[in-house]
Amino acid sequence: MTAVDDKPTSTTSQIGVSRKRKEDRHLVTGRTTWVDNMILPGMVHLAILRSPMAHAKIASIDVSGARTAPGVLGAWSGRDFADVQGDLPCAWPVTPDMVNPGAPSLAVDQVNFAGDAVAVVAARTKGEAVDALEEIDVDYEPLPAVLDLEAALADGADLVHESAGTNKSYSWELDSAAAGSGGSVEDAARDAEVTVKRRFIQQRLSPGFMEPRSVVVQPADEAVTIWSSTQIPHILRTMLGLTLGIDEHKVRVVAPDVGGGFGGKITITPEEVIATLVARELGRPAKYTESRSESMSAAHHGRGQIQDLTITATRDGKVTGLDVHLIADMGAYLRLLTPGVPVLGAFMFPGIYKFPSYRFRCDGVFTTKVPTDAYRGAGRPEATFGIERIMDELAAELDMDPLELRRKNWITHEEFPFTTVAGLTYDSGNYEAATEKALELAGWEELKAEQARRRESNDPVQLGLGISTFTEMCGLAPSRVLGSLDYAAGGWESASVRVLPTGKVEVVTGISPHGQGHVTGFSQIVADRLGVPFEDVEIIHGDTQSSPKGLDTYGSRSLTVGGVAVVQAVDKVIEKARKIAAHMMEANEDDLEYADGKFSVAGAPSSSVPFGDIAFAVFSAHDLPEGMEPTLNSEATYDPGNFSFPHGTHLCAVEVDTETGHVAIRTYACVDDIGTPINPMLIDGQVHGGLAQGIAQALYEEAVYDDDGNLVTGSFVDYTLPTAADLPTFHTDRTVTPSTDNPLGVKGVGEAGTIASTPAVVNAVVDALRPLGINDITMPCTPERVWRAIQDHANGS
Ligand code: MCN
Repeated sequence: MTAVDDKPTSTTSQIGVSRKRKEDRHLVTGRTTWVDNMILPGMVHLAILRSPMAHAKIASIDVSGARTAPGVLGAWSGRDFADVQGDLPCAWPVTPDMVNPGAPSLAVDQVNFAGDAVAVVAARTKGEAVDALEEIDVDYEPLPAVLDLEAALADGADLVHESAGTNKSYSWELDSAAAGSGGSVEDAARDAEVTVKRRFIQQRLSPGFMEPRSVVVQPADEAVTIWSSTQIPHILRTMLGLTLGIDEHKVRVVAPDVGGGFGGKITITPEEVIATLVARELGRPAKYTESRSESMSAAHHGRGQIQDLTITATRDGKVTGLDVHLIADMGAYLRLLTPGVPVLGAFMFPGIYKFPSYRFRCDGVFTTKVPTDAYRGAGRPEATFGIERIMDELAAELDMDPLELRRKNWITHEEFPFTTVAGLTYDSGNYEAATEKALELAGWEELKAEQARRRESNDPVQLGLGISTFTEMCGLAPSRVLGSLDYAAGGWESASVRVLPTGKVEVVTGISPHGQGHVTGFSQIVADRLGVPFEDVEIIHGDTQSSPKGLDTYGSRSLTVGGVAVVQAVDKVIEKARKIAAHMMEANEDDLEYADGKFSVAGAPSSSVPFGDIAFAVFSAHDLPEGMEPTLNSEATYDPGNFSFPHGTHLCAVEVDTETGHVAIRTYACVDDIGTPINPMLIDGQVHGGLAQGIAQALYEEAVYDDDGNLVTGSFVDYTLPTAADLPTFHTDRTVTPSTDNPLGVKGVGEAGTIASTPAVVNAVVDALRPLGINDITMPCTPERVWRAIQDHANGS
């Protein structure tokens, strides 16, 4: 862990310094503004009746009993709002013929997953609203649950949406031969000296944010103000307005402190729509906060894929082709990014390797489960898992060290920029350097020696060693890519800088944090560039009124896109200030240097004008250059030229007790390369949290449905979210290969730990068991699954 280097008065060298998080004082002293803490005059509380069945027709629904219950001000079924609620938006229709049966916020005629909202009650208190739900009569006519992805695609399968005539939402394909980015996988398969095929399962995961989703809506005439625990206030404003037919300029969205999102709050939720409908209907503020079990069953899940991979290679270990087929679980409806998440993975399956040919095919399939959508990494963890697992399987087939196989095939430092077989151009990277550093950090040679000793002595506790040499595409992203998708927003980000008369600086950003520490990192960037004290910078975000233009936070984009917009806006301020300084000093502006917060004439540093004096000169405005507008404020909108490609090497050693199946992580070491580090402490925090979630997928977490489509893991009692006590000490370090695509040289880090770690852990578990003849364990690798695999192999089954 990086030492905190907090110099309260330092005005220089803010980049690469672990400043303490500005935002923590109010977070740790109970002065947080969670949405659920809000109380507005006349506010009603909402409770939502949810379907107890996975799939059923609503034969009848009667909310009249609830309407007369104590404290109740109103109750509505989906039928009451059928004409006004619209369908929740899907912003990424991946193919022109994608099947999207529509997603009402309150079910009208049919429920399609256990947890689907069917009615809402508004009452004076939350308790009264919840009690009144008991008075609603619903007559359900059960339909068969559709749970198995392959069965859902079979002829004659029961259909989730009868009117769609199919459970398949879309088929999407990327073929390097057709795209001109490589050869054909069929040719590679025909000529292959070695072929390895594997099926991997990406289980469904609950995003596990600590603050449940919560929304307060205040109506005023035709306008509404919405406070929501959301990652995307700006997108919510536009999409909610479109969904409900409210003019965009009449919608204000505020994301106050948001207690984690991890992708789980990057969608337009039914609850936000329902609360808006009720608030407008009653003409009073309305609040809805979900319970933890609603959060598990009705907030979208992540992952949920069957991955079939075929890799071909020469006998000496050169990869020749990768063929990927996914069946991706959409759940019951398409939410904002549902169909796009697996498609995003298409670009990452080739990983850091030079594949001559590649094909990716994906079928998106409806099931009677809660919809899937983004969860930390969204598409990239799944792809990285696939490629990093099958590289190990290929190494085993070739009887080659997994690292040697990777070295033979990865893009070398000299080969950047490199255009991959999936069509992406990686700007920079140094896989060799990160790997060398990680091997040392982990003590890999000693671990290998210990593994050999344990194998030799038939130790019941075996040591397994797992590698993941990953890259990912983040920093979403160039508008020419994102904006070209029907309906979708671009990938730009905005910033504006307001210089106050006393030289203090307000920076308005369009990104919207939910735990990442942006206020601190962005303050460092501004302080460094402008040479003003870190404390003199205020970062304003998360309110469409005070930060009107933005595309919010996801895809590890905040620094590489939002941070660069801030740099551009600051540079505009400096250029204008230069003109004023030249006027004040009666010097030529080309002769002026700007450093440490002051302008001076090159070669004569003793005569200088500090930034604060210029700010005041603009305020008094009596002696500015002729015709100059008296403001130092500036605005910038940055649209990146490319994605950001952080990379790293993650190494994991696990002890597997072959008698009990218990897996314990012995060592976890990783070296990430995220270009220029801004705040090492924030980065370590991101990596640690990311690792926890990636390890959780490997060993602990799974959203499980029973045969009737009921969610079995509906609380943190049943869903094993690991705590710090379940996780090892992480050994983290960095190499620095600056991005060549932005002036800060930065790459994103918010998802890296999650993307990289899952295959490192599972590779380690499988490595421990490979001498027993086991070459895969389905995630999560629970003691029971590991133990059963050992027993099955011992019994020859
Ligand atoms: N940073 C840095 N130097 C770099 C890169 C990043 O100092 N070279 C810092 C940034 O200043 C920022 C943090 O690291 O404070 C993460 O930056 P970035 O990689 O730009 O990622 P985002 O801020 O866009 O965060 C999004 C990402 C995603 S997609 C998920 S999901 C996620 C995550 O961040 N959800 C989180 N991290 C989370 N952290 C918390 N606490 N809670 C969540 O819900």
